[in-house]
Amino acid sequence: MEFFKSIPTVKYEGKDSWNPLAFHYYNPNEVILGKPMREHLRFALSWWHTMCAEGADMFGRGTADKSFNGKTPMEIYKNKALAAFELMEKLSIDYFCFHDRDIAPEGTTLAESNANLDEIADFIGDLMQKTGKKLLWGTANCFNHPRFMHGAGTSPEADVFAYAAAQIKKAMEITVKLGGNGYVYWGGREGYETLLNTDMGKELDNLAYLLKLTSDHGRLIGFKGDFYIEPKPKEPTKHQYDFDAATVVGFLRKYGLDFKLNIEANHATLAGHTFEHELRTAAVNGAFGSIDANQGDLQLGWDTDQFPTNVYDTTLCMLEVLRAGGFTNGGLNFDAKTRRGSNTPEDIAYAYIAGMDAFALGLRMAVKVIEDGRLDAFVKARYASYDSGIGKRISDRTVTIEELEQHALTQGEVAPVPSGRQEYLENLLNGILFS
Ligand code: XLS
Ligand code: NI
Ligand code: NI
Repeated sequence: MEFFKSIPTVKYEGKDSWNPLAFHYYNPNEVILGKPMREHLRFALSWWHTMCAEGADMFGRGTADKSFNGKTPMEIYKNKALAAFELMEKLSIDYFCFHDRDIAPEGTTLAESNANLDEIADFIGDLMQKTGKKLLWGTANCFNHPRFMHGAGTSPEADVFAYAAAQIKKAMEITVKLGGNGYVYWGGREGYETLLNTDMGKELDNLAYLLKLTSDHGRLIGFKGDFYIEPKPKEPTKHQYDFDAATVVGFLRKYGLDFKLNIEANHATLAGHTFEHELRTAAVNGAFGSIDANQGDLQLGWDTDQFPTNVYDTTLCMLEVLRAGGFTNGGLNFDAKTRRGSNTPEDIAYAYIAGMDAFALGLRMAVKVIEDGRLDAFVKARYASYDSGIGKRISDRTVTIEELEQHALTQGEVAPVPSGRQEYLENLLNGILFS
């Protein structure tokens, strides 16, 4: 059965073609800096947005039907899987990501939900075998059901904690069975609305314990990939505990958890940061892992999860990815959905093509910046005072506080400090990108 009849197999036609159902910059097997583009970018389809979300918002019901002609719940979810693989095939997407509740219907009991999951996971496993598509990461949806209204690991109710642990255990097992490269923990409702009813210390301790228990279980059953926390500052709760990369790094250190980060563009902007700031923060803390590729709308204060098309952002992102040494277990998951008004199957194809081309172009541009070398050379030169004299002694960590004091006392006023040349560099960047 073909689900997306109006979508052909999308091919690379180059930048001079204006076929909207072709790639103009994404040429999967083209080798750049010694690696095919598909391995640099490791694109993933997000099951929830693509196969499930029907465009409902606070003011209206869905505008798209994602039942894929299924009549029973299980048939609907099997058809979603068939449709997902058809789409990945047609769009040259090598990976996918899911929440447990995206791939199989929730039953009336946990045991029933687990049985549904097992059946569909086997079904998906067969499709993976046939097509060579891979699981970038799995996760558990511990935020949708009313039982999670005060959080999962941070719920004041111990029964909810137990339920979440059981649910994550199962999601972990499915992820491992399907050869997942990663397992993501996004905080869901792990946060709070008001301190008037909240024991923050207890909630954080419990959250860390939930992560420890479930990730230890993952290792025990043979998971070799990376565990990620996905930072987000707010929405759904006012104060999400995983506010941003720096907050999460502090949390991981406090509780001794060996996790990496899954950085989402729109979450970075909600936290008041740039995407590249969050990526760099992860990298300098040894926690660069994976990316949820999307973009927000700076005029709106919520997680709009739009497909990324801003090439400036994708360029600066890919520059960070290349500088961090590229992805190992991570990749670019399109945690993005078409707008409510873009409700046809073709819109899904246009959206993925736009996002994939924007990142392919970003990769090409980032390579240009690196090969040009002037930006890197500028930054290196800016810190040259640490290469000799007192600076070298600081770099070597051999200097004493007395020597530094003596140096400051005897040198007189510091020589005019060089300009940071921001505008010059911004113009240089444009010159490199558009030359
Ligand atoms: C929500 C998050 C979510 C995670 C996976 O804002 O981005 O989609 O990526 O649970
Ligand atoms: Ni996300
Ligand atoms: Ni998000």
